[in-house]
Amino acid sequence: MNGDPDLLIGGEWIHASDGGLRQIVNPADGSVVASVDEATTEDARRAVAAARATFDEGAWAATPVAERAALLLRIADLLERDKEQIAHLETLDTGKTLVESRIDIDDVVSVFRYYGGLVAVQADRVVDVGDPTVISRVVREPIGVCVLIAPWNYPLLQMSWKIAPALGAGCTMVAKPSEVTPLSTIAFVRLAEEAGVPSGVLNLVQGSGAVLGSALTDNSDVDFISFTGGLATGRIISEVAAEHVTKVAVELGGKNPHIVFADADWESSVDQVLTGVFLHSGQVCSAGTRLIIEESIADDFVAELVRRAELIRVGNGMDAASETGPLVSEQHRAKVEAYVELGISEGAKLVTGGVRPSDPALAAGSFFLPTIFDNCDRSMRIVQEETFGPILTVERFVTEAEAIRLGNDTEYGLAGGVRTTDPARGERMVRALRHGTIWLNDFGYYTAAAEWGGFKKSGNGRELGPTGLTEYQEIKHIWHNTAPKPAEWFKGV
Ligand code: TXE
Repeated sequence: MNGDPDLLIGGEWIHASDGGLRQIVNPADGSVVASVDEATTEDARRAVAAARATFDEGAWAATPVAERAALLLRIADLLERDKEQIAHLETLDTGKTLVESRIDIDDVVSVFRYYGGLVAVQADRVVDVGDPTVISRVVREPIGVCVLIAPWNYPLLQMSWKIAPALGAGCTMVAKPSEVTPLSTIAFVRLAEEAGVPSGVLNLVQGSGAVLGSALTDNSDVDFISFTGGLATGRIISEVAAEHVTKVAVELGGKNPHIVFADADWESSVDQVLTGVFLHSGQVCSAGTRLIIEESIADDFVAELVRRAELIRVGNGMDAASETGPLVSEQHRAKVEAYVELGISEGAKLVTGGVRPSDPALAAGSFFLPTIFDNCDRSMRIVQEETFGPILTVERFVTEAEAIRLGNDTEYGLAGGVRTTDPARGERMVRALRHGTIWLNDFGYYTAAAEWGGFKKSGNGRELGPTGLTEYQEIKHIWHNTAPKPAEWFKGV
């Protein structure tokens, strides 16, 4: 970063082999905040080869789990030490408010602490095969070389969900942050090295996914790919990996319903519908972008949402007064603006936002105002496609069955929310909705100890929780006969 080498390959920090650099832009004002090394395809291949050689050499996989656990906890300690510095990088890079970035780093710390604790207690299973001379054990071993590809909306947070269990399991890896937001990951990898991650275990490349993708994923040296990003890229990676029968876990976003019944608590519902969709300007895979609301309260509820959406303070994330920052880039804002045009042309009723803020102080950044479309229906693309911006669509229902049908009527299945004060209905709803996380009378929260991931086209595999660790492990059955004797099947010999 800014002259220091940014690629870590086989324990050596190097510049890109062709000297290429990428300028990193602050989306709040368009300024260049850093230039970082842009890896070549050859660099990416070398990084995978280094991870392969380190894994095959075997020392890391053979390191006692207590030592690996201690390493994860040391990383957590150093993250706490450097929290402010990394949070600042995250805000400069993504535009999110500093408050959000600090929460992200706290969450990253929790993830390392959680997996530090979990790997230390994960036990093998002993199976009774009915023969006292046989010891049958089911053990977990590291899956091998992992390629970890993260997006730009929660750069270090998403990466930590991958690196922490991969390290804990004893894997070696190549991490590739989004080319739009690599700064926090570069800082993190330096910190992990300081914590004592052995040479060659954690390799880092950054650059365009389209350029580096095939070196990282169309590669038989790779045993597991964990990817978080868009559906189109997830499809490409899954197809390429299938050629090598490489295991893949993908998290591909969502089009998440937030269902509000007329008996729901009014104040928390209005507040959380707003937060659920407009936090981080809607650039959240689990954002509650589809409000599905009971007809009898819909007009009043939407009017109150509009009133409050117009009070949201959009601004530079470094400014303590800002409640939400810009979109991550000019290109991404153009995509969101195209969705607004589409919504209007599809006949949805734009009731607030839909434009850039008028404040001249924000003109150089990629800001966009919180936007609400009323009178939406299931045929519209703005209701079905992930806009990944501050856009809420409103659909109405009369019966519970209709609410369920609408809530499930999406090709995605990442997350959803239900708001009702009727416990029996709440329970029926949380079971009927086909999404990986369901919030009942809450929205957006998660914990490192519970699984995260999607049904349907939101992906496959799980991150966090115990399953988030087993993704990085192979399961081996060891059958040990302590008193060997002939099988005596072929009696004629
Ligand atoms: O994502 P990409 P983009 C959604 C959101 C957004 C859309 C596109 O709707 O508008 O995806 O965003 C790397 N082989 N989400 O284009 O391209 C890339 O370098 C290997 C939802 O930014 O999927 C980056 O590191 N890797 C999402 C990562 O993939 C490739 C978060 C994600 O980028 C690659 C972000 C290739 N061929 C966007 N092409 C969520 N699930 O939260 C790109 N990459």
